Amino acid sequence: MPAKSQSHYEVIVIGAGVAGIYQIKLLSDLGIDATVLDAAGDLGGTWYWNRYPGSRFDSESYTYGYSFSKELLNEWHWKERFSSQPENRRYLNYVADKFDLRKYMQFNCKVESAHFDETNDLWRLRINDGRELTCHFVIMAVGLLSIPTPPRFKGMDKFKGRSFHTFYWPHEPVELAGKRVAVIGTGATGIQVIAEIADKVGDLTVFQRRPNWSAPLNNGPISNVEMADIRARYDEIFKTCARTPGGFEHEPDRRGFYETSREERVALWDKLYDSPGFAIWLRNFREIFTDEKANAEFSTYIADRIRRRVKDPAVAEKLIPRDHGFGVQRVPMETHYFEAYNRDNVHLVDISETPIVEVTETGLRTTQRDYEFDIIVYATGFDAITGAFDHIDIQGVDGVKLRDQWSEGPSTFLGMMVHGFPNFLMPSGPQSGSASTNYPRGIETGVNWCTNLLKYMRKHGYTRADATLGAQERWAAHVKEMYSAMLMRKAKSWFTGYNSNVPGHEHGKIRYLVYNGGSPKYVSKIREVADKDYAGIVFGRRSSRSGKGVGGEHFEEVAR
Ligand code: NA7
Repeated sequence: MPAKSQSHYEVIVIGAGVAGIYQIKLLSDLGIDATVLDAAGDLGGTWYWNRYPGSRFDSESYTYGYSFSKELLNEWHWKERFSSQPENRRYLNYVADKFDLRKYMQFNCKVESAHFDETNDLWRLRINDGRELTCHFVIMAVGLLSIPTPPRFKGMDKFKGRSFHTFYWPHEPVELAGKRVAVIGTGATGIQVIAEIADKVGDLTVFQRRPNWSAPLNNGPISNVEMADIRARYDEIFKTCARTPGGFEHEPDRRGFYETSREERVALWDKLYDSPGFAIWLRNFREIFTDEKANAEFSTYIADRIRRRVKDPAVAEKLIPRDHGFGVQRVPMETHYFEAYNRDNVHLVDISETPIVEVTETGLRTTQRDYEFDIIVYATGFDAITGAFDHIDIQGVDGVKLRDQWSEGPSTFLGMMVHGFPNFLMPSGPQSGSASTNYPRGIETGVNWCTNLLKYMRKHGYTRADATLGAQERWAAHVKEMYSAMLMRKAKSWFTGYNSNVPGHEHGKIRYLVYNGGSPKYVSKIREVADKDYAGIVFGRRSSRSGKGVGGEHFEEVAR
């Protein structure tokens, strides 16, 4: 742990999750004086927090791990194709310890504000423990889904049992045996937790507002022999991830949907339904994402698979989405999820028909009746992608607040910089490639790019970098254009900035949060900027007018 007496750093990284860990590794390699701050009690980000039963990757484990170190790749044995939260946390701790990164990290440090001090060309950060830290660069490694959003039901504080959002699932084991449990929400998280606890609780009632399309994860163990094979193929695996739109091993089927016969299509879908992970989504025909008719035909296929798995036809129909097609929202992957509803102790309440009115001392009241519970689990999602930025009072040049600037939706340069917020870098920011890819593949790209920018600035003696407004507007327009062909633009999901629990985000007014052009296109775009001497960025240099160091500096823009 760095000395808490140190108050100035060259770089402060906010967030000690997957992105922050890799970022501090690169900064420490370069000998840059940096620290990582995290509000949590330990490192791991998403994998520190989300301890709910069933929490695991939907990415193949060996494509989720870092690719930067051959030694690390050779040492780590992924035990399951889709690894679970405790193992993922162990992995991130292993990485931090192996590269001795913990010494740069400060925990239980919530950043409350970050203000750019233009006179001194510095960022001033206020921490919840009362300290003020300064730095020349802030790197936001704050995660995409790190601000949980519980619902806003009346009476939530009255409940006498235990209740928690899945993000805050307790660290100590929760006794589930014999308990009456409610789960609210059927997104990726709800689907994981419901399937996992159905046979462990006394009674489980699922409160579903809108069903999600979901398909089998097809998880399994990875033996020593398989792991040896994966190790031998790592170069090839990462090469494949780099050329696919989503940064996975899954490559889309290049045959045209309409050039194949119905039999050929069904043969592919039968195969994909039994294949691991996102294959069903990402190895599918590309038209599934863009063409209503193709999407509808495939959605009907999946609906039939659901009907075949759920015994009660009325329940099956309730589990089939009607307001959106398969894959236009993030597809939750499941393990025996639909079979959970065949159990006598599992009940489905459709709260689109009978909404929750309030939380009572003993449970929940819908418009139809009262329910009694020992535990209420809120699997109600996150203030995605921009939430973690909005939660910090970030002010750039002239005291402009980032949350005001982004009130109608974010506008960024490459998803990594914001005009008027100099030296403020976001390796996995809104509109970057990370949000729509296999996350670590995206963050390695983003972190490498940000680090190369710092190296470039060092080489040229630049001390300040700011994106131009024009470059930012062009990027935001490109991001918007990338949504235009996608059916997902019409869906009410976190990809489009919808969240019913966040004031202002509940009406489904689209916010362009993710980059939909695919990973290869994103990488080529950001590489082009770097190759052109960071076209779109204005650099500046501090010149010492009245002495050296903090407080005595003057800023000059560099003509290029
Ligand atoms: P999601 O995917 O945003 O799902 C949240 C779920 O909670 C979804 O079913 C919502 O229904 C439901 N929800 C949210 N608020 C309410 C209220 N107030 N009342 C009833 N139901 C509600 O979040 P997840 O945590 O499952 O997944 C997030 C990402 O984490 C996931 O995509 C992966 O990348 C990992 P709705 O659909 O809005 O009607």
